[in-house]
Amino acid sequence: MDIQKEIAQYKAKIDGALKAMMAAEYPEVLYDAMGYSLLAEGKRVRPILLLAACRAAGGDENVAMPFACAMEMIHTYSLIHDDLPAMDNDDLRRGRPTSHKVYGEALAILAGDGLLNMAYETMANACLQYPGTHTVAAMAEIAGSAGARGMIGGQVADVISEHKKISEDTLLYIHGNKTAALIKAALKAGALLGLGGADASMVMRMEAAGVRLGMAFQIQDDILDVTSTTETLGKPVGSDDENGKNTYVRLFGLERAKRDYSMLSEAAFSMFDMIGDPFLMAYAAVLFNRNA
Ligand code: GRG
Repeated sequence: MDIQKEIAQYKAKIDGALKAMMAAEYPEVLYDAMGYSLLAEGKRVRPILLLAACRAAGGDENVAMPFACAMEMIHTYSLIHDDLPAMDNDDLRRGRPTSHKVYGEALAILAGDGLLNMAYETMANACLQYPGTHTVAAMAEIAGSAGARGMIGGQVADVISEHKKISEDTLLYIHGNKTAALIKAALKAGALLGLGGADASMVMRMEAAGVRLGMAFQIQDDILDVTSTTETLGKPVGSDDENGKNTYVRLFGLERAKRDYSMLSEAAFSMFDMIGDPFLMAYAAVLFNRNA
């Protein structure tokens, strides 16, 4: 399999679908700001995982695409808000000036809000178009993982822990919710959408793979923040330390971060092996070798 070609094909389909959803209306500047961040060069990890999990579960890509796009909208809104002066105060994201640097803080907040709401509108319309418990269950999974019991809970724990010494359990809570929850949701929702609900063991395996992949992804992000360059990452390196963030590297040191990263990535990889999907196995390997 030519994995890079398959990734490029997925990305092209996702980008095409996202672009079609961003047709400008009044007030144009809002759509401009939403599109500026959404259509910027991102890896599209979450939508690719959702589409691939749906395919692995025998599902229909047309049903999965609105959910995949919704995941990218939610992810992008979280990046816009995370970059704001009230949070990380970052100037660079996806290789471009951050939303608030270009549009100002008020519009950046509202562009994030616009994307978040568009995500729910897109999923709700897909539930109407493809009625059944599978679409509603996928939407519930994504909403739960993006909310207070998932990404937002993780972000809040992260914010209130800045410049403080935290326990290992708190760090695992932060990583498990801020980052891993959405990655797990992508795989689980994809499996739920497959076969009108997929069999329970497939859903459980995707969920287990997603948690491990998500945790490994965040540890890798923490490692790259100290080992990579701004040019390669498209965002500032060393910003975690500057912001007093409790990262895996800060708490346990680079050696243990690398060791635990490798243990978790192998565990995720063997879950994909058990699921037996060649694309997901190869894609996991690409993610584990990423340098940005
Ligand atoms: C503000 C509600 C709210 C939540 C913020 C996701 C998040 C929570 C903050 C972003 C900062 C960060 C480093 C989060 C960890 C997750 C992560 C590694 C995000 C970057 O995701 P990639 O690498 O980015 O998939 P691209 O740009 O490729 O999509």
